[in-house]
Amino acid sequence: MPSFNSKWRYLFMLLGVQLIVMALLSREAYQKRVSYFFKIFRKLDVLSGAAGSGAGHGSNHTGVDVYANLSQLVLLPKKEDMHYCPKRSPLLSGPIHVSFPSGLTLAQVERKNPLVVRGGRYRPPDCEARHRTAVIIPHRNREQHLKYLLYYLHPFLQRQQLSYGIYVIHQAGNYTFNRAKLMNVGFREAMREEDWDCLFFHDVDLIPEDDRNTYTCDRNPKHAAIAMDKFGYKLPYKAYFGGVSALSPLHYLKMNGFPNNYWGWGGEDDDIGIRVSLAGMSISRPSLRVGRYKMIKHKLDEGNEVNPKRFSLLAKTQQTWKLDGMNSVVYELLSREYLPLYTNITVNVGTLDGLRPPTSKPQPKDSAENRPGH
Ligand code: UD2
Ligand code: MN
Repeated sequence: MPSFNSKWRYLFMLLGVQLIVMALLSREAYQKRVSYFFKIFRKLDVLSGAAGSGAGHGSNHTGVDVYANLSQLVLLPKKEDMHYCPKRSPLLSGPIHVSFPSGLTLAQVERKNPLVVRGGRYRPPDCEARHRTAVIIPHRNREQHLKYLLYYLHPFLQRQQLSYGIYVIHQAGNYTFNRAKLMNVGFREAMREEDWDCLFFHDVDLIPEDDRNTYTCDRNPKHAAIAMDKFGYKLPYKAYFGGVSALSPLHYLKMNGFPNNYWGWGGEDDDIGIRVSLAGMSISRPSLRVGRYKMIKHKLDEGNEVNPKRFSLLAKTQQTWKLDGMNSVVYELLSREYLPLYTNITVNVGTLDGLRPPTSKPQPKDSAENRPGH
């Protein structure tokens, strides 16, 4: 007959075993259900403007929420003698979950980025950034895409502990679009404001999917958008330089910037790629694993029809690159607005036949209020 004491011992052992079994069950068998519930909460969060992922076309449910960890930043005290940020940011986590929830507003993006100041500028609150990057976005009639890009880009750059500014270069009027010339405008207008050490030339519809794709410059011009969903996450051809590229001011001036004479869709990205090698540089790239982007689906825009002259222009790049580019760019600056999430530069780039008044003029904002903040 077991004693009273050993009965209790058995009872405790039984309870212990039960506890272990329950712990294992919740780890293994219930993991899926638990993560399913978390997903539901995340979805609700986005719609209330509080978190970063949700349902939408093209969602793939891998990767972390781009805003994960960033709330800690607000709590960190500002030190008197700040040290340089570490070489590798501790905030990086790799793949980012990208989807396009409907109903997102710019006010929500603003609320989620409390440390971004007027003009879309940011610097890490707890350390001295090692890099100063300006992002230049050519733009016209793509407000919806711009909203999503800002939603993802701000936290993405904050995760990398960069000091940064976002510039949207808006082509005024209805004349044919000129992506490369807008980049030249962006370069000049951004450098006029601050001593940026790297410029990212960024299509409005490309969302980076991995925060290890650092928005800093390399020794050579960098083509960052190497793996896009629209090309099956592969480089379409070796000389490809479209989408997102990064050049230091020195790189940019060495190749005389970008061409001004490509009107409409196509060719200018290949011209830029050729300029890199004509100026004695080579193209650097991140790995296919890291340089991943999702392109928001769209049709060819009105006013950006395929340029039939693109092949004949490309054949002459070797003769024209020193004559046409940063040293010959002519434009009319119409306004500079320091908005909460970006600096908006509206410009008249004219037409193939030279500078003409734009077909419609925007109203510049009140100038006293119109300064970047830090
Ligand atoms: C490809 C390249 C792009 C460029 C273009 C040819 C990719 C991912 N990108 O883009 O870098 O070389 O071919 O010109 O392969 N935009 C506006 N409003 C317009 C028209 C264009 O904002 O009305 C801007 C916007 O930033 C857009 C970019 O110009 O992302 C490129 O135009 P696109 O997206 O229509 O061309 P796409 O996707 O074929
Ligand atoms: Mn596109």
